[in-house]
Amino acid sequence: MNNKKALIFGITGQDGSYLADFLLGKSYKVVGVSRRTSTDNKSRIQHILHYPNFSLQECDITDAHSVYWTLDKHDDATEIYNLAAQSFVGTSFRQPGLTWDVTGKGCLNILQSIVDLKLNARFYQASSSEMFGSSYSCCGNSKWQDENTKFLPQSPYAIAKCAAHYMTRLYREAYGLHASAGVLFNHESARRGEQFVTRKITKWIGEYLKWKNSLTEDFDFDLKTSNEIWTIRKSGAVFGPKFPKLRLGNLDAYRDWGHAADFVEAMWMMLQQDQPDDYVICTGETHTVREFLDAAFGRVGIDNWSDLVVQDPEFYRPAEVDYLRGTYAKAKNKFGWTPKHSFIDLVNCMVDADLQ
Ligand code: NAP
Ligand code: F7E
Repeated sequence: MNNKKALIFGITGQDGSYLADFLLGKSYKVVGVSRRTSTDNKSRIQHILHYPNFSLQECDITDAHSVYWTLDKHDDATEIYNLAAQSFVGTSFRQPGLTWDVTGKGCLNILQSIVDLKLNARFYQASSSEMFGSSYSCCGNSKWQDENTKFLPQSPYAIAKCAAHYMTRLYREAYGLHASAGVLFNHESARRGEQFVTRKITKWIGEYLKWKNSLTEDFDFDLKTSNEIWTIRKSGAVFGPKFPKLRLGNLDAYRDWGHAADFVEAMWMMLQQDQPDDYVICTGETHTVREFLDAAFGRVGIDNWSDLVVQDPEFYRPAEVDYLRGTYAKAKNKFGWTPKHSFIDLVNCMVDADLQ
């Protein structure tokens, strides 16, 4: 029987749910911290809600009192993971103040409570490759980001993450906390939020094929207008059902996409080290959004997706992060972490899940 107890802020999100699965598999007691919402947000953790080792605790990370009481109530926690954030970069331009409060100050609320309550728990902060923004290290034609690359954040989200990252470092140095930050590059899965580009694409493909397969034999072929895919009745030029095209923004951004299940294991490994530290976690490969589209449509036998997709200015950002490709040498050398899923595995499992 394991006597470890983990507190996970952000339990209802993609990573919170994978981390809970992982820790419950190691016989941890897991307390999932979630805020009160008017609609149910527990779909990703439905399968563990009734586990004897799992419980939920209500707390909003922006409320310092609420965070303090939560940590006081669970002062026997051995590990605290802060995965709570307003994590959508696009929204951070439209709600910068809220993003600051949740993604930046929320982390401070936890760190300060750990100090005030004199807790011995180890702390993990979910830092992000977005903090690199337009910055990279280079040698000849090779460009990458690692623990030595400087941060040049390009969004309110990334700036809030930088503040939380530096706060984690400061509390480690000033108060001797076992506090580590994982600078994680993009990681996805079938549980990824539907606004993020990978899931938006795979979900659209699932819905489009469902729609196509539901058409009866009366409908002969489809006709692409600028915004929709129309069908025409076989018996004559009578329009049948139509389906909206997939609307996306910048297709030329490069991202280093990994699988969330691999990345939560790295979070845990960081907290098992004797000394706290910061680590980059990534796959080391980079692909454009266009390449993701090629792979995702390719999975369902569509070679040319150009007339199914519309580029819409609504989905462009005021400032873009053009190129992300990490190197995970430090994590590999220190505790043997490597990613298990390839890019194509990731795309295939996301498409397959959305086809179901
Ligand atoms: P996510 O799916 O958006 O989950 C975010 C979580 O934060 C949700 O559980 C959300 O709860 C919670 N939250 C938001 N506001 C809160 C508040 N005021 N009080 C308490 N909880 C609040 O994000 P994710 O993909 O799992 O990512 C986990 C963490 O890693 C985030 O901090 C993210 O910024 C960071 N990160 C993610 C990636 C990635 O590619 N996935 C990469 C680098 C870093 P609700 O369900 O109530 O909204
Ligand atoms: O965008 C482009 C978009 O929103 C990826 C978060 O988990 O990873 C994530 O942030 C790229 C960008 O993720 C659409 O402009 C094109 O270049 O999926 P995304 P993100 O912004 O990289 C980091 C590491 C985090 O920390 C964040 O929390 O795709 N793109 N067209 C689009 N993006 C979206 N969302 N929607 C589009 O229609």
